[in-house]
Amino acid sequence: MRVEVLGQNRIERSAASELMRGLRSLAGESSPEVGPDSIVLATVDELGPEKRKLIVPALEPDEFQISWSRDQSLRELDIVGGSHRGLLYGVFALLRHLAEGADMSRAVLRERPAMAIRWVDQWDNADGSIERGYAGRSIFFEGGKVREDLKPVAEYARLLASVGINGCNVNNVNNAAPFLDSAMIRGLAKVADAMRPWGVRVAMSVDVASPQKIGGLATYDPLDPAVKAWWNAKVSEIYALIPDFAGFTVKADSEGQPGPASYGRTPADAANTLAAALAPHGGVVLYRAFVYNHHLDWNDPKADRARAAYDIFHPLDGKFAPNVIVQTKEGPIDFQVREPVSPLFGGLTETSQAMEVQITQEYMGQQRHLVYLAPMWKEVLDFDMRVDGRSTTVKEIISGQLFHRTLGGMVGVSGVGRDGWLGSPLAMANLYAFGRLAWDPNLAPEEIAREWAGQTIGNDQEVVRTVAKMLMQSWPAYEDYTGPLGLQTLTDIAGSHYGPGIEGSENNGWGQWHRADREGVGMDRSVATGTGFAGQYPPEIAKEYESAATTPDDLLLFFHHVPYTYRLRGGKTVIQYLYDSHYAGAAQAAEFVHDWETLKGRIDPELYNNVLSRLEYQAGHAIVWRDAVVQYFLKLSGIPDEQGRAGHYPGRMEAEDARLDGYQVVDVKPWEDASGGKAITCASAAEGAAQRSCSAEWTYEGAAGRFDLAVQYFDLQGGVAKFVLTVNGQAAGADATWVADAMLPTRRLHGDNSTRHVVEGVVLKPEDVIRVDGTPDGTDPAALDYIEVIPAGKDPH
Ligand code: GCW
Repeated sequence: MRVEVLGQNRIERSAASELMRGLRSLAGESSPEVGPDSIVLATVDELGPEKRKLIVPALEPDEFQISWSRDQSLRELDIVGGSHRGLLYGVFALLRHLAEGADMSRAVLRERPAMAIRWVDQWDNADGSIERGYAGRSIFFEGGKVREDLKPVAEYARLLASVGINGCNVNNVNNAAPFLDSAMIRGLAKVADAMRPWGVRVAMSVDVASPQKIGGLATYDPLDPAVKAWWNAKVSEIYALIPDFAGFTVKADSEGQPGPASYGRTPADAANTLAAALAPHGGVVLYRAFVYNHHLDWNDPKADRARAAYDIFHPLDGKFAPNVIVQTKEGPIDFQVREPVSPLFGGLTETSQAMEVQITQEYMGQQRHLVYLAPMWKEVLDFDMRVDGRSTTVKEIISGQLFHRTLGGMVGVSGVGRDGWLGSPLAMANLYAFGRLAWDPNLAPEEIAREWAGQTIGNDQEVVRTVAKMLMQSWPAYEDYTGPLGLQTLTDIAGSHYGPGIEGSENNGWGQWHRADREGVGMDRSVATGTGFAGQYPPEIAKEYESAATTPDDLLLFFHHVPYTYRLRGGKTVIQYLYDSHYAGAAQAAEFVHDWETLKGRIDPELYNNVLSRLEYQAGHAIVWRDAVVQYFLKLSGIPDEQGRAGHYPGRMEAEDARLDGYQVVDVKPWEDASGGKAITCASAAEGAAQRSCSAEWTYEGAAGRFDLAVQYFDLQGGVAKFVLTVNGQAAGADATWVADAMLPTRRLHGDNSTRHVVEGVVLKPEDVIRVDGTPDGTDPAALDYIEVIPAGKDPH
């Protein structure tokens, strides 16, 4: 079979080589029985007028058509794109269909993307670190410069193109000023060269104070003529080196970033100055609506961060230049496990809009937890805002279709790095799903999960079924054991955003409050008695959220402060739901381990083991989450768990109750992150005393039998502590010795780094002495929380 390319453009060459590479790797698997003699790749313009008429009348730029030649004798398959990029997408679509075993022998396929903007944003810093990245260092930058080795950048672009992503904003929205330096722009030109063959255009984040910070002007007032002239010159400098430069992303007047407010100007003033500079070259401005005051007064019951985007941007509707797109996070707060849809989507009808989602799992388990985000994004995309009382789904709004905007789309904050793109193999389903949904928001998340699993993990039906099922259950499980009922992710919001920290979001200016007190929980955002946020939605939705009785259970506490005994629409009390969901979520996390174990021998062994250890870790950490949230609300509400679980842990023996040699009892902060609020640390670490170990001993008093023995310990950064578990002086099992070398966040003991080691099949009888010896190292004090004796096989591990 021949692959014929009609043009000589670099993107066409990528398409041809990708096609041959794909067909070669599919050969022997599911390549079509009745394969073509030749496949012709062309843009509409490259086809002669005759053929053009025969094949296809007109295609939009990123659109493609795949069809068999009308001439039956030829057996020729034509992949025609409205542009070079379009034909590249056609090639990837063909390969995807073939990989899925589709019969292409007669098919005609024609597709175009729903949205013009399908971008990923990187939050990479010039020094090579990545804000909220969980996969190692930047593929773009190191030491203040663009890296020499840009091969990973080209590979990234190929990955992005395979799911239709057409833009990549390469640098962090914070710390952006150095990127407009001339040397950096020359570096970015190389990045653009590496991505161009895959149709991915480069964009960059800019600091609106750049005219002052790096341009030496006395002001950055967006309406000052000298400032405008500076931007015009800067943009010309960029386009001279990067003719297809995509545009700027802006974070201003937000979380300490400078902005137009310093001069009494509006976001529209700032956006339009940049837009005017970019317009002659075809560039766009993505102006982020993530503008809010992070010094809010917690004691003010009317203060509400959720209101900020709408309050600031709604009055500016219609005032933005045509090449400005307002980029709004999916929810009004900040990528929490569940939020209502941002009301701003319904509040801008004369402005192009993009929805920003996060692929990197900042508040979602940071790639250590399996959380497939497509179902969450899909709920937002399908949400009907009821603007003017008619069907107005978010997907139709952001695609521009509904309010007749030519621009608009989806932006995914991706955070890929040098450690296997996203660090965790299964997290790649999120990058894949992001691209697929931006291309076609009508796709079903489960279908996308199956597609991805089949192409990535293995195309055995059992593998596809199991992986897709796990993916689909993962977000609900995570919501259950972190923050259900619209509480948001109950994490330490001023720190790592990872482990449990229920009060961490209260009593500070950041506004991610849930206002839990002795009587009740939730934030009143109603118009009648609360902050009025509910009133930012179009009337039908506003009415639904205004009253607790009509607010969906899963958002209840986002909109209302209710007593713990309040009955949900589902029938349970709020407090009982909190207990139940945390137990159910942790049990589901344990189930993922068992699900995955059924794939043993069916998939690549390295991948199998890698994911298995992640899922085991997650199952353990879900217990940390469960116990923290449950004991916190048990104490605060004083209401017992109907099922008797909260506060009762059969088989658990606290470290602080053990006979200690060298170990000291310490309070853990926040208290709920440790069982009983306390842990033990081996003090010799802090004192730097040489190599001494500490020990904790318990006398077993339960029934005789075979058990799994779980040791809950804290694995701190800055040292590799060692542990040994013995029973009556003998090693408790084959893996009775282990080291604390995981890279978990932070250097102090709390829920971020509380983790467990399980020794299976330990035989115990009454009066046996169970002992843990811990040897600290560096700043890791070999801290222990508890041990737990679990009937064999009942532990997630
Ligand atoms: O979610 C928060 C993050 C910040 C981020 C900010 C934003 C880039 O914690 O790290 O800064 O949002 O979106 O601007």
